[in-house]
Amino acid sequence: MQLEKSIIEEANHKQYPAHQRRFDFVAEDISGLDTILKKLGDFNIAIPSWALGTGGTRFGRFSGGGEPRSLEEKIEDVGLIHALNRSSNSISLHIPWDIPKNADAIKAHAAQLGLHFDAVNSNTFQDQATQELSYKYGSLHHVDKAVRKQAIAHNIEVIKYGVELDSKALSVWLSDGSNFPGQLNMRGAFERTLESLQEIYEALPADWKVWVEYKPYEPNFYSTTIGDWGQSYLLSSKLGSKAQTLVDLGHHLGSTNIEQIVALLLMEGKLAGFHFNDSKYGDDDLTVGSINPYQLFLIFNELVEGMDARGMNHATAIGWMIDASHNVKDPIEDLIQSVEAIKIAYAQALLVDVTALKQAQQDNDVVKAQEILQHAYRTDVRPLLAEARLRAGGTLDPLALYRAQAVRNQLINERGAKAVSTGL
Ligand code: AOS
Ligand code: ZN
Ligand code: ZN
Ligand code: ZN
Repeated sequence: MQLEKSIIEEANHKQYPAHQRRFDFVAEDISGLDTILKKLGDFNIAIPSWALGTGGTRFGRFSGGGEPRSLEEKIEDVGLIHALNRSSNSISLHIPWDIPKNADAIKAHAAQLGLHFDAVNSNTFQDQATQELSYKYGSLHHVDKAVRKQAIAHNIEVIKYGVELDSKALSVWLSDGSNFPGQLNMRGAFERTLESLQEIYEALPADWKVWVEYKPYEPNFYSTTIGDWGQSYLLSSKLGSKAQTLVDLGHHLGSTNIEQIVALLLMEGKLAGFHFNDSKYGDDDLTVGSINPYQLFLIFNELVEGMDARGMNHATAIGWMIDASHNVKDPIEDLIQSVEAIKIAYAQALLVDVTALKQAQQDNDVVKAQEILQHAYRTDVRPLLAEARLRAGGTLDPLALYRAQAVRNQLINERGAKAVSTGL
């Protein structure tokens, strides 16, 4: 299904007077308003193909129905989100869950909805029916060269699919690790991972990047071979300029200062981008901004300051992607909320008075520095986002319109109450 333009326009028309009141109230105090609105309009966040179905845990999965049954339908779901918020203009595919059998047709279908393809993701954390050797004891770090070769070949195949779709990055997340002390020689595992990644790196086209994701634990519970940003940074440094470190917000132990990690990776030109989500305990993959929106703002504060210092284009210089799982919510509603939360944090960071903050830091005026940050954080920027959406042809209130149009019911009618998507 697709949302007619007239439906969006009609909803905007009804909501406009209230929007205008709210917008004027906040806009009055903002300097450089048009630049901020332009930046917000340019800022898009990629949607992962695996997040369009209901997620689950090892204990169960409760589908809400009407999930996309094919890659085409996943693209349609992202198209719906993008039609509503004009902020989700790309999709990140996962191989082998989303093999693009006819890349030209898939690309044309996406382009028709204003979408393109973000990073492609490889999968060596599961065994597929067609595969010869098992990844039970790891993939790129495996002690058996034959298993490593199979995993390397898979990654190179993923690059090939990505090239056909005009993607520009391969995203690698490894579950490789050990469950018990003594199981693995840690140095050996790291060296074999590096060697395997080097072979994959060699297969990257000139204008491609490889993004190396880290994660402290799960599914392995004693060691993970790429367990933290230092290990990922070491790999990406040894690999070369096309390799960078990917930060998934859920992949940190409790109370880690993620904004500091981000600031330093950015400084070194090694920040690939993000997998956005939120968490309370571990890799919870909750809706972005649902648990700790202040941390998200502080991350964006480092990003905006650091990117401006390096003359980087906010919208395109690094990869912006959601990586979440939806156990109890409608995935589309959850993704709409997540995109909104990311853009709220971005908008708040754009409001920070950088000159005043630098002065306060120079003066060691701790109180002033905190006031400057929290003034930006406590500004209700939602009317700015709505205005930017309106100017881009989206809807003032994406969630409200999605519900008013009973989109999920339409999808259930079209696809069935039991339609289940591939994913986590
Ligand atoms: C796993 O925990 C990671 O966050 C991955 O980035 C991702 O969820 C997975 O690669 C999906 O394919
Ligand atoms: Zn991730
Ligand atoms: Zn994760
Ligand atoms: Zn996660």
